[in-house]
Amino acid sequence: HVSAFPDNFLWGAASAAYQVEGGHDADGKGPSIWDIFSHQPGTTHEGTNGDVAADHYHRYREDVALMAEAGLQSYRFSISWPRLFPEGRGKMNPAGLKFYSDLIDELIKHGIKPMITLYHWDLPQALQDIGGWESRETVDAFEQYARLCFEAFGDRVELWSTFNETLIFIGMGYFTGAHPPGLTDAKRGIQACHHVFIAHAKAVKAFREYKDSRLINKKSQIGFVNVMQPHDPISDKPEDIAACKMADDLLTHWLYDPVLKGEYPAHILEIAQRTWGVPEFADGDEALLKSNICDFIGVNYYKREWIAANPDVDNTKINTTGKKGSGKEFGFKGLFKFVRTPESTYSDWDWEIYPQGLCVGMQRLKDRYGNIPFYITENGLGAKDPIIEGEVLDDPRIKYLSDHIAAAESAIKQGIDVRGYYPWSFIDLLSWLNGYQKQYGFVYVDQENNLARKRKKSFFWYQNVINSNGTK
Ligand code: BGP
Repeated sequence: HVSAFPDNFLWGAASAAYQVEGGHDADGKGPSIWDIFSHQPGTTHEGTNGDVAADHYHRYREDVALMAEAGLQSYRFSISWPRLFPEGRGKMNPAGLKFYSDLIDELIKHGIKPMITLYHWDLPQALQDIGGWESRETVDAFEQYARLCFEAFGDRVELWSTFNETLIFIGMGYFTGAHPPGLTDAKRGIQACHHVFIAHAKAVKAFREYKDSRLINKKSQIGFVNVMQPHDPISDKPEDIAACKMADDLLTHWLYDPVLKGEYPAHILEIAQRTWGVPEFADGDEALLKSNICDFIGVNYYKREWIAANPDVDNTKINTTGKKGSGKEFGFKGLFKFVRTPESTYSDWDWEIYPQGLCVGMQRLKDRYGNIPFYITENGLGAKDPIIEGEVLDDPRIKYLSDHIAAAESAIKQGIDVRGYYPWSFIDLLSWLNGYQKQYGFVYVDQENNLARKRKKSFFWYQNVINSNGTK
């Protein structure tokens, strides 16, 4: 068929520093909260951590060559803040800066556009020690870090995003306790989250100053990456519909409105008052949010959630085993819960597979925020891939991704401004809580054989997709 994807559509793939790089203490890098947290007993799946990960830090040239072979047009990766500032602020580590500078050059040499995420969860531990995101000092340190990145890479990098998925790092860090700093204190989480929005706004402001002074390329854009998790009520009972609306407000609008509308709308603050707490504003916060709306939104789409009223369940533990059906219902008592239905299809981690959700989710966001540019910054299937006679035959991944690409194409036909697609992930890497058993890549990393890279079946499939601009 004729492709609905525009000619300048970007076919990419995504990763994050802690999950792919390894080299956790190489060349002067400081520890991040994940370096510390993952070494505490009982925090991750079988004690796995990112000390070595896929060792991309040392093998990035080989990895970029593979990206080029696949035909990748863009690569989304994050910068490890404690590689640049081992203490989070103050003294900069030139070796860290050089690593990213070399990586960027290598990508550009192969015709691959870098898309940088400034914060994909690996906060310098030194900043956590002074209060992490609960402290305004972390906001200032983030601005210093962001400025360094703009100054060092702004001439070569056009696509930037500040943060990845507030829902997850704040939700898991402060509400469920599964991520660092491991707290279960909603009020503190809400304040930390507010500081993230302020840090984002300050970075956007700095970015635009640099653009005006031509230090950053005029075509450059800066965005924010969020989880896109459409919610649907499990029945048409009024209580399920109300719970679904609550989930939308608490898990979606709370996290999108400040960056796309530049405010928390009154009804969110009213709900905040009744539930998790209202963030404290400092002088100037309101104006900062209002005047620094970002250029695009990155959406990470994996699943939809069916929502039901929840008078009883208080469980925030998720399936981290990959044993289908072992996950319990997730819910905040009195607010909402996530339920599974026999009519839906699920991955081995109990994530619903619902391709149309990609289109539906963006349409709902468009209805609320207008026709903003979208990048699909993550999408993928986590699985224990079968190896048959030495070949990684990941057919379920191919099916998952091609169905989602079809949904992205329908979105474009519907008039949604989708500019790029970045499957998670290019090579197999660490899953935060699921270790190395939950694989997402086009390239297999052999843990038993010196981390040797091997192209999976999906690698060749994606090569064709890119070659045909999404028609194959
Ligand atoms: C997103 C994160 C990624 C990645 C992905 C897959 O939330 O941005 O970093 O990990 O989810 O999740 P998981 O590894 O839990 O399967």
